Amino acid sequence: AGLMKGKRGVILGVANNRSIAWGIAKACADAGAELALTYQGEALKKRVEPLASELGAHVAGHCDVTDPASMDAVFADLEERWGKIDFLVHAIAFSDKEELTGRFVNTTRENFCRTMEISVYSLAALARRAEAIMNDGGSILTLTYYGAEKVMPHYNVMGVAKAALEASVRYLAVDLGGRGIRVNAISAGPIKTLAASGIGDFRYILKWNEYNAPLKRTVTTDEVGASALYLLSDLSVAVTGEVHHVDSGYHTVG
Ligand code: 0WD
Repeated sequence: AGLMKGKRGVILGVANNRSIAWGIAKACADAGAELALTYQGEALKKRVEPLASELGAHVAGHCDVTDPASMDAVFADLEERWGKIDFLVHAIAFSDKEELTGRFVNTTRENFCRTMEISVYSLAALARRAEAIMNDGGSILTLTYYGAEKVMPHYNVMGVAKAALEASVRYLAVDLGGRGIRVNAISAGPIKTLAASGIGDFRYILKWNEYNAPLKRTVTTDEVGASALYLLSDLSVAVTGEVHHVDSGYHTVG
């Protein structure tokens, strides 16, 4: 407790109480951070508002990363409210689930571009806006998956997107490093969330991890939240451009 005291940050990607972003939000709030959450569209607003009030978090409004005006509005709100922020969590990804099954070779141009825009470009778009109000340095964290490094069945276009996301972490780390802003990723083991339910044979992937990961188990959103605290707090003050695996060790054997 107290690790995040005096720190203020925004977390994007809470869809419900199973979201990885929610595990991170709870951990940050427990450690004393002041939080703002965003929601994507009216349907999620009803989900996010009660969750935000559970943590005493501010709701910074609707944010769809394909709509630059909605991102501008969120950052204007944060600047007006707090003057500056200390951290940002990007827990957003999207792909048409029709393409998270079958063969990557059949990926469509339209879904490829949409997947890249929402899951990759958005990190740079948000980092640019965050940089403008991270006056005393800061920490930016995104979520990635092992499918960026190795071919995972059905992950397809999302694996290609995560590879680009991990490269983005490194380029952004250099761009923002001079201002004391760190940019890192957590590569989380598979967790049954809304987004994961779109991936073909996801239960098989969970079982496979359970049997093969060194710790012989999968991971929880609370455990990802605990590790996120390290990357968001000053404990990791000299860490940037890093992809940190929180996957029961699966990447060492997979
Ligand atoms: O196994 C897993 N669940 C893993 C997820 C393993 C490793 C990494 N990840 C990543 C995901 O790829 C994603 O980047 O973690 C991040 C968070 O995903 P999640 O917690 O698994 O999924 P979910 O609870 O569905 O949250 C993702 C949210 C969206 O939810 P839905 O399911 O409604 O698409 O991303 C948000 C949205 O709230 N999102 C957007 N936010 C703003 N603008 C947009 C958008 N255009 N599209 C999706």
